[in-house]
Amino acid sequence: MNLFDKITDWMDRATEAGVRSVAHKAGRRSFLARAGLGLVGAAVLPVLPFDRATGGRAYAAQTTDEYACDYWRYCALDGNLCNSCGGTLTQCPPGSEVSKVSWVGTCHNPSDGKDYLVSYNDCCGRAECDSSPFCNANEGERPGYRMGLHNDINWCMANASQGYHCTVAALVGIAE
Ligand code: ABN
Repeated sequence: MNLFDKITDWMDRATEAGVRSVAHKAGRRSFLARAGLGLVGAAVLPVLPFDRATGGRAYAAQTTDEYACDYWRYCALDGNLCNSCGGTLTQCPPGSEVSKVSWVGTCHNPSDGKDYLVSYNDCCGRAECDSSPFCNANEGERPGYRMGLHNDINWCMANASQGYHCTVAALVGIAE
């Protein structure tokens, strides 16, 4: 028997021993019990209660106070509000410049029932604004490895001056 045959033979025996050990510990009954539990769980999950006050949306928005984090346009804004830092809802405070790249979210306006595309641009080139509430809403956001769908990012990265100051929220369209 050559070396290669010895190795494959050893692997066969190790695999067989492993499979036998699992089969010994996890019998058919325990498999059926677990599978049954999974099936019951899958059947029960859709009937669990959930909050319908926001039409099934995670974000409960208001339309009157644009200085509060739950203002409807901020549904996917992760940052400081520029209108509390000397700027406005759509304009960067003096001394800072708007980011060249942005993150676009889709927010529902409860006043007219429409969904809007909102561009969140960071304002760059000044120290972080600490006189504003820090908002962190994540409607439609996805994990960081999908960068285009992630909002926890310093969008000043493409600017000459990359220091993050605050974030503005400009409407760029209506979502169909
Ligand atoms: N887009 C706001 C932000 C800036 C720096 C770090 C995280 C998030």
